[in-house]
Amino acid sequence: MIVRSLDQILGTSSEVSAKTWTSRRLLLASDRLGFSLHDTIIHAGTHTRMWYQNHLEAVYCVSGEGTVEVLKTGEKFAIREGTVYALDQHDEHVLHAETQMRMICVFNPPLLGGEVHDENGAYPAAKPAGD
Ligand code: 9YT
Repeated sequence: MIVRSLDQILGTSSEVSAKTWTSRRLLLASDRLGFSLHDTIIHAGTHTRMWYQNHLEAVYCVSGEGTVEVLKTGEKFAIREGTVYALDQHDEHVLHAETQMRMICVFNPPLLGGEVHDENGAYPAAKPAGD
């Protein structure tokens, strides 16, 4: 069994910051669970464009308020405490954070650890084991 607390992640290489967010990566590929689990802070007043072409992601909001916009359709969904959105179609999207938001994120396949978004808002594909 793996038991880990946020305190053990803060200030380590598993705490990854970008311009609009800080992702505390609690479980990663090296844990061999088939997914990664992150506790992510989205900064208030920011707009983050993302397009996870190599991953599926579920995002569960535990605090804060904002809107997720699906770029292909123009749909907008209010996101607040208790709401989950799942990018089952690798949807290109923008997260508009009205307040600071705390999100619990699950990625399949799991992140390796240090990933930040590329110019398309994606993370690179995980390399097959053995590479
Ligand atoms: C909500 C969202 O996707 N934010 C970007 C960071 C990402 N979820 C991560 O790496 O934790």
